[in-house]
Amino acid sequence: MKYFHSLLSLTCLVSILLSACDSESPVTVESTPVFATSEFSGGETTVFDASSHAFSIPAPNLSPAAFEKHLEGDVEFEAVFVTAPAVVNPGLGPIYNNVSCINCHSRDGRGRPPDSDEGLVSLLFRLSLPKTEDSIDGKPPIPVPGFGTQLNNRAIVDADPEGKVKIDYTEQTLTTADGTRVHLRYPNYTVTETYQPLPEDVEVSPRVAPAVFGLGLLEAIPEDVILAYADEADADGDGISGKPNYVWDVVAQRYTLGRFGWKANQPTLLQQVAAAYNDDMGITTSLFRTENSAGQSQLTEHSAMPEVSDEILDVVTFYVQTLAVPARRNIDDPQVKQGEQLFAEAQCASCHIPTLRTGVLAGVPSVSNQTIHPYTDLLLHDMGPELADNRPDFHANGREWRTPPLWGIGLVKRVNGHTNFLHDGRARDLMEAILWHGGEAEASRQAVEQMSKAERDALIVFLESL
Ligand code: HEC
Ligand code: HEC
Ligand SMILES: [Ca+2]
Ligand SMILES: [Ca+2]
Ligand SMILES: [Ca+2]
Repeated sequence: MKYFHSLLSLTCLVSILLSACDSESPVTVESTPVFATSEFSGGETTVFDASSHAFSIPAPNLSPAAFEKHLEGDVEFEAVFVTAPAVVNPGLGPIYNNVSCINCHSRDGRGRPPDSDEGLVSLLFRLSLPKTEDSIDGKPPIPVPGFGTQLNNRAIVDADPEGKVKIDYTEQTLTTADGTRVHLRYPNYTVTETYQPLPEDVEVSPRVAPAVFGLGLLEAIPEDVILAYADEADADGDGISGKPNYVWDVVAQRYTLGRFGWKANQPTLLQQVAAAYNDDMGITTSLFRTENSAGQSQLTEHSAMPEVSDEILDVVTFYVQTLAVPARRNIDDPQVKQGEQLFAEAQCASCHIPTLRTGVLAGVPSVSNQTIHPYTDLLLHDMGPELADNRPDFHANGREWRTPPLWGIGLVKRVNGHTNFLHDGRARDLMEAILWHGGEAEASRQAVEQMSKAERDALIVFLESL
């Protein structure tokens, strides 16, 4: 933060000098405001930190009171829950996936699939039954009797986990135009050791935990800005559609625009956080008062009271709304600039929108009215059969995923110690992630396959500068 402030004052000094010399030509004074330059990925919430803590820093523009609230949320984000009754953080389970938020969102960053004999840690599986003929598109997933909509692979002492998952990878080889061979691994999932039989036609969707910084900015993007990029019927004929998800908002009691999660199936961060407590940790809140295990045969007792208070829900929501976005690095490097050009030429920027402007997010002035560089449109895209989970989620069909933001992606290795990308972490580096793109991104992938090695290297170096 020190670095940030000194850089800022230097820039201010420069602009003061400039305006002093140029007082007779006001045109040059109206240069791009410093926070709007491409280095400041998160506008005024940007931090200049490329360390292993890069995703864990409070936005530097928080007021003292907001900073305190953020720190309270930080404590709760790290809180480890235990079986009730207990003095501190009771209410875990009876069935759950993990015991704290931070265990999945390690260092506020992203999770990964397990190594061969490691259990599931930060990868979870959503479940549902196929839609029946008369169930309409746009409805929530249909729960599996006895399992609900998520496989809870852990349980407290008196209960049984719902099951485990075995992951096998099949290697595929892809050869680019210049003869470079790239190995891709395609995952196969088998649900095993279930406490009761799973229906044969169950739909299973793997989801790795995404990073949680910069999310208040994404929540602050006005709906009409997002909808302006939607082109569901591909009216402009560029092969890219972009479709909004509309999902059930439990507070508003109506369908609203989905923004969060790999299929944009959560409308707000408040609801996303409450759903995480409920689905992932077995913790009830005022938004989701029913235990995720309610009605299941191996469990009889359920707590009636919300296990986490509205105050805690509020500070944790504020915490994920106000984590800073790390600044870009090496933006003037010629190879980075070449990669940025190739990113545009390959149509990557049609979905990964580089620059957006936020509106006002009530109660969070630090993320309001910011120019940001998230590299997402928050819309759903058909990504082809190989990435498909074949499990619809509200308006998202089985081949559609929300464009994930790319800001900070070059720091994942330093923060999380791995380079596993995509919704299930199958990609082992950025190039593999790109080469899995299909469907609406088919032309983009082909463009990358046609690139020379030097061009592909430049594209990667650009992504690493984000
Ligand atoms: C078992 C692992 C796990 C735990 C525990 C967990 N999460 Fe998550 N989190 C995920 C996964 C997986 C997703 C993506 C879900 C999806 O796409 O449907 C996610 C998504 C999110 C998102 C949306 C991110 C985005 O970019 O859209 C937020 C915010 C979030 N979690 C916050 C929390 C908070 C707060 C807690 C603790 C109350 C928590 N999570 C606990 C795995 C976990
Ligand atoms: C049609 C829209 C679209 C286009 C075009 C597109 N992407 Fe993506 N991109 C996505 C979606 C959707 C995902 C998530 C897919 C998944 O997880 O299964 C994604 C994922 C990624 C990821 C992994 C992100 C993460 O968090 O794991 C990278 C890196 C990426 N894209 C880079 C690119 C590059 C580089 C190009 C151009 C060559 C490109 N994308 C073109 C939509 C697009
Ligand atoms: Ca509980
Ligand atoms: Ca379940
Ligand atoms: Ca289009």
